[in-house]
Formats: sequence, structure tokens, C-alpha cells
Amino acid sequence: MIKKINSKGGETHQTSENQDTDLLTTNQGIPVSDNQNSLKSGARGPTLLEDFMLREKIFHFDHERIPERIVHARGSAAHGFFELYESLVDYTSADLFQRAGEKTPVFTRFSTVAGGAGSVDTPRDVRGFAVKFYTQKGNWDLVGNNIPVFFIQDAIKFPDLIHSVKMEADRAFPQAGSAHDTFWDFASLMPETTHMLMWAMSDRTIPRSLRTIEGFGIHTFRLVNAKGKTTFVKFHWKPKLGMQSTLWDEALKLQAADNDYHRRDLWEAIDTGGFPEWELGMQLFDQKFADSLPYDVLDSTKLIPEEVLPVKIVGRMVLDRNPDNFFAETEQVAYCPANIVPGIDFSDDPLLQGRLFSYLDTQKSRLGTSNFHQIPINAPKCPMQNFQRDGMMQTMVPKGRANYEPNSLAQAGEENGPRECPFSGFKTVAGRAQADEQGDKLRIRPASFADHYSQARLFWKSQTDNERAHIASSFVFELSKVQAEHIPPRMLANLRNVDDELAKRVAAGLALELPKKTPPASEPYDLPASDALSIQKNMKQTLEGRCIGMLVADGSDLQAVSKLKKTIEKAGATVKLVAPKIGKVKFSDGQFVKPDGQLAGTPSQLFDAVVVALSVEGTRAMLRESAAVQWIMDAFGHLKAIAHSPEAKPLLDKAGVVADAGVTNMDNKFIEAAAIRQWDREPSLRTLA
Ligand code: HDE
Repeated sequence: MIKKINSKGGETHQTSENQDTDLLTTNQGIPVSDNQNSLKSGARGPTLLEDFMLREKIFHFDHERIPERIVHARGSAAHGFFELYESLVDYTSADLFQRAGEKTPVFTRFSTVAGGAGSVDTPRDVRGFAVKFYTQKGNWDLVGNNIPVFFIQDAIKFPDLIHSVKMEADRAFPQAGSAHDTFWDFASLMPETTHMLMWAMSDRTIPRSLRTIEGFGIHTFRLVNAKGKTTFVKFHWKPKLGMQSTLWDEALKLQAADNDYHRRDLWEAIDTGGFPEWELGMQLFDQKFADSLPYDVLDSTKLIPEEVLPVKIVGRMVLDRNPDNFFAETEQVAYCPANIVPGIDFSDDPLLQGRLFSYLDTQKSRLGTSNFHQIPINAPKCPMQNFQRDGMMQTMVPKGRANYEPNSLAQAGEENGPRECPFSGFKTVAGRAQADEQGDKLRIRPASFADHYSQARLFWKSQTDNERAHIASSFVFELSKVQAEHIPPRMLANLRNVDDELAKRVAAGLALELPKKTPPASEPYDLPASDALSIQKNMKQTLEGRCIGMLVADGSDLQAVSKLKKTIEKAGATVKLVAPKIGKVKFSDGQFVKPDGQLAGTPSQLFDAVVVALSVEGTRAMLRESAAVQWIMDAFGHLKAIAHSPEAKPLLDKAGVVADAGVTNMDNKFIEAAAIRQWDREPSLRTLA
């Protein structure tokens, strides 16, 4: 119980009635008598240095921030579990993959790459997808992205890549975006980035929700079974809701509508019991299969199409609990690809090898101490003991003298500490992924990494017409922001190796001449198209997990609104009422209802489909309200289904809505239309490249 007291000076004191449990103290446990006023010499006099309570409070506040991650600074995370469908004992001895039905706790963090911790959620950017599995045999971190390939082949180029994409060094802009000179300068000089650029310019980098992205471990890893037999593996996460993205114009407007769009979406979904779920898949193969491929499985700019090697689904991850504290958990969590458990091993992928060093190193500078593994979110949930001692912020209190090994202290009746185990301990696989070319010390790229365009071409070929138009238009948008005139032609020259039509469309969009082709290091070849690479070919026609906005105003028909709302909710979506005033709406039958959002602050970008449920009187009022006209115009422009009451028709007309399959009455037709985007509408609305 808290009592409120107003003091003579007018400030509010809240004092606790239960002094045993609710007593405010300093960090030393000293009871605080006044949390409103500093210690002064006289009522209006100077503050005294003696005020240890003030100094402690301000001192701690001054140090609240820690260095943000150099990449992936902006992120959102949640707790959950991984559940195994079937034992993988034939492939791996990893404890979490042994027993069907077993659940392993996880903490999963999603992130953008380029922006700072306070940047927006919806720039065009790759999304990080990092999962910490707290297994009974130690922590395993699968630190991946939502794209199955990467920009570069060798870790030594990572600082260059990141410097080029982050805000430019002298001017500190642009924040969180690749549409600027230095990124395209670097990218166009590095043909190995081309495949990833195709993904980055596709709708994969403007997801609708973190709940609708795929995840990939990217590198080839190894599974090792109890007999020591190894199997190569590529990890995949498949979202239960299917993939879904936004449109570029929508993503841009979302930046204004809600900086925290993805963070809020994830939080609210978990908070209201709509737990996001992904299935874990594995592409499993052996050396013979790897040798049969025309590309190198150690090259992170290459993928193995699912049509060539199917993804075996082995379990599911459910995120069912929001963090208790953002800083303690989401900010302090320290993922590291080197956190690996017996039964899983690395490959010689030179990008992965560099990452094995980087993460541990960066955690030390971010978290300030080599004891960061003791922070609760990073600590394993299985027993942990060794002879490492001391260091800054040591919170464990090891007992006895045994801080070295071997020792014989047991013979003196003392604890002698833990010992290694040659059977259950982590053992590195002796074999190499590629048996040849080992031994010599060389700074060299293998010839098998030389082809930079064939899989970029595969990606282009595998998209729908509409997706291709989006990719070409993204290149146009990004390159149109490049001020140094020599850079776009160089990018076009590279794109000619991917596909001449793509290069021509981008050149036309920029009104530039098509330059001569960059001579490729290795002549690209054609691969069969892969449907799995397209978002639109894999979208689920469902309302599950989506959010529908309903525009209402005084005079709206509550019965019609309630009926449609119920049907939408039955189909798995949530409904939010948007009205001109947040306090209440007076429906036609005289009932008052409190809406969820105010019109000007709740634009239609926030919804997957919309309903305009206005009366004659409401329509008349909204015709004079630009936010209402814009609300409908954007929903139409973003290819969303729009249901409307007959009375709202004049407002739709004013917003330029033209009847099509996505414009319906407030009936079941809307449920069908709202499950997809109206892709056919797009060519009539904007000029795509
Ligand atoms: Fe990272 N990366 N990375 N990265 N990465 C970091 O570690 C690095 C790469 C990825 O939610 C940093 O703790 C190098 C590929 C994710 O906390 C840093 C190279 C993939 C996250 C680092 C790569 C990733 C990071 C910065 C090239 C997909 C966020 C802060 C060799 C497979 C994890 C930190 C989180 C974070 C280094 C390339 C994914 C600096 C050197 C490829 C999801 O250590």
C-alpha cells in the first residue's frame, strides 16, 4: 500500500505502509527517508556534497548506458522453448536433439543490422535472427539472419562492409539505411556482394513482422553422432504464419507511423497469447553431395536450393514470454557462434572462422568484463564449473584452494575441483571439409569461390513478376540516392552479369545508359529456378496473426461492426477500432464504445486490411478530414483489402479507390480478400522499374 502526502513545499511524497517489504533503500541497503529533495544548506540554499543518496543515484544514472552493438544494435527479443519432433540420434549426439518431445529453453533476439539502438524498426535492412538454446550440455547459439547468404566471403572484409553501410564517417548520416554513396561504392567494387544484394533489394528486407521472417544459420555446420560420423548441415527457421512483407512506400510511412512497429508487434503478440512459432529445418548432406555441387558449400554467398536438397523439419520454437527487463535481457544477451555443444561442429567457412573470434571479443568491450557469462541471461542453465577465477565483476564465490589442475588436494581432504571427460566432452572433428589444398599458409580465395553471379541470377529467375519489379525498383531507389555519378554505372555493369533485363530496367529507372558488362571472374551459368526463394509463392492465405483496422465514427452501425469483427477474430486476426476521437464513439443505437486508436495517430499502414464502417453522417464528416482520406488512399495504394459500408462509398471515391476483387462489402468476401495482398492492383497505381 502506498500513501500519498503533499508536503509544505508542494511536492508529492509516496510513503509505504509496509516498511518490511516496500522500503526504498540505497544500493548499500540504507533506508531512504526522502526521495524528492536533495540535502541543502537551508531551504533555498546550495546542495551539499555530503548528500550520498543524491550522489549515488545520479552516479548510477550517469552510467546506465553500455556501448551498443557495433552491428545489430537495434533488437527485440523474447523467451520461449524449442521442442524436438523426432530423435536425431543417427546424425548428432547433441543433447537437445536426442529425445523426441523434449523442450529446451531459448532466448531469441531479432535485429536490424545498420541502425543504432534508437533507430526505427522498418528500414530496408537484413534482420538478425539469433537463438540461444540453454541445453543441458551447455549453451548453443545459432546466430543467423533472415537471408540465407551473406555479402562477403571472408571475415577480413567485414569491417569494410560495415563501415560502408553505416552512416558516413564525416556527416553521420544516413542512419539505418544502405541508400547512400559509401555502401554502393563498396558493393559495386565487390562483385561477391551481388547475390546478397538481390536479396537485400527484395521484399525480404522490409518484413511485415518479425513473426513472418525466415531464419538461416547461413554457414555450413557439421553434426557429429556418437560414433564420430559427421553430416554437413545448413539450418533453417520457417515461420508458422508464412512469410509476409510490406511494400516500400508502406515501410517508409511506417517509419513515421510507429518507430517501434516490429518491437511493438512482437511484444503485443506474445502479451496477448498469439505466440509466434517457427519450425527448425535442416539440410543434411555428406562430402560426396558437396563435391557434386557446382558451388562451394564453404562459401557463404551460396545457398543450396531446397529443390536440390529438401529441408528436413526437426522441431519447433515457440516464443511465449516477453522479457522482464529490456536492458538486463535483450541488451545484455551475448550471442556467440563459438558457443557450440558436443554433437555440433563448425566448418572451415572463412566467414564463420572469423566470427568465432569476433563475438567473444566484442562482448568484452560491450559488457566490460570477462565475467559477462555470469549475467543471468547469458549463464547456462546446466552446471558450470572450471578453474577460471577472479576478474572484474566476479559474482561467484568459489571455495577452497583448487584453482589449478592437475591437483591432488583430495588427498589432503579438500575439494579438488572438476575434471575433463574424453567421452562426453566437446571434441573437434579431425576431418576437414575439403581435404585438398590444406597445409600451406596462404592468403588466398579458393577458385571455387570465384563465381559471383550464377546464384544472383537464380534468385532473380525464381521471383514472381511483381517481386522482380520490386527488386528492380529498389535498385533504382537506392542508386538514385547515390550522389557520386561514377558509382551507379559500375553497379549496372555488374548487374548485367546477373540478367540483362534487370540491368536495363534499373538503367531505365535511373535514365542512364547501359554500360559495358563487368568481365566476370568466372562465367555465370544457369541454375533451375527455386520457388522456395520467393516470398509471394510461399505466402499463406490466412488471417491468422494479422491485424485489421476498422474506421468508425459517430453514427456507425454497431451491429454490422460487431458481426464482421467476430468473423475476423474467428479467422485468427485481431481488430482495432480507429475513430476521430479516442474517448468514445457514439454508435447509431446510442451505445458508446471506446476505440483503440485515434485516426491521425493510427494510419492504415499499421493494418493488414481495413474496414470503413461509416454512416452517412460519419462519411460526411470524414470527407473533410484529410487523415481519413489518406487512411483509405494508403490502404488502397498498399494493395490491401478494403471492406466498406454502402454509405462510405463517397469517401472511397474521394480517396481514388477503384473497384476490384479487394474492395468488398462488409461480408465474408472481405475475409477471403484480406488473406492476401491485391498484387494485381499494383501496376495501375505506381510505375515500377
Ligand atoms: Fe555478426 N556480429 N558478424 N553476422 N551478427 C555481431 O556481435 C561479425 C555475420 C549476427 O542479437 C557482433 O554481439 C563478423 C553473419 C547477428 O545480439 C559482432 C562477421 C551473420 C548478430 C559480429 C559477421 C551474422 C550479430 C556485434 C563476418 C549471419 C546480433 C555485437 C565474419 C549468419 C546478435 C555482437 C544479437 C552481431 C561480428 C557476419 C549475424 C561484431 C566479424 C554472416 C544476428 O561480433
